[in-house]
Amino acid sequence: MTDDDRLPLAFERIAPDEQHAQSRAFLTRMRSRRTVRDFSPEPVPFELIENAIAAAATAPSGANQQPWTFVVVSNPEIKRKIREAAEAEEYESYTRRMSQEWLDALAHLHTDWHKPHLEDAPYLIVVFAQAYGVRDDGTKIKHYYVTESVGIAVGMLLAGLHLAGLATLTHTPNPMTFLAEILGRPANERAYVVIPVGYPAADARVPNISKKPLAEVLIRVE
Ligand code: IYR
Repeated sequence: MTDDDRLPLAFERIAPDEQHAQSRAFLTRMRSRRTVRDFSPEPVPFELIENAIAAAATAPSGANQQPWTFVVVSNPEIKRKIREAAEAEEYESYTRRMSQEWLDALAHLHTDWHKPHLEDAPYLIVVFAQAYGVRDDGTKIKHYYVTESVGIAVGMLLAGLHLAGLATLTHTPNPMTFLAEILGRPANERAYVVIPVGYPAADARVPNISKKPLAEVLIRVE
């Protein structure tokens, strides 16, 4: 056993009125989030990206191993390479690999293999999951709940970017192995998602979809 070096919790109680106000304000803001596929090339201050990633990196994780790496790409040449590789994979997927059932399930989103947003958006945040850690002597450290941990961090990242007034796309080309190659990531890292970030194009359009009613997703057991 390790020594008990725990610290007293610093927890700030907020006034009940303020709790309700904050909770409602967050809900209202989150309800306005849309996945965007048409980006403007307008630049975005890097600090907005940095703060959102710093907030995402506060996420809880298995054994606090923080098994994530956020690679922020703004270099046009690298974005072009990522687009070309993604479009080659997506072309294969849309024309050969995806089942008709899958294509039908996606049809209302109006996606296809063209991925201009990978070049148009000023930033691509490529999130990598660290399948295992590596000690200084090169030996491996087992990581726990990697997928769950990175998923929680990405959720917080999407929320933070939205609150900063930015648009995002949660893009998961399949397979994604080209990302580690292009970005020169180490053998323990697996690409998890690519998130183009920026402002929407003036003529951006989004699918006509809605979220399930709360009664369908929230079940109370009292
Ligand atoms: N990865 C492809 C296909 C795709 C799959 C799902 I599931 C989506 O919700 C959206 C798209 C693409 O990015 O087009």
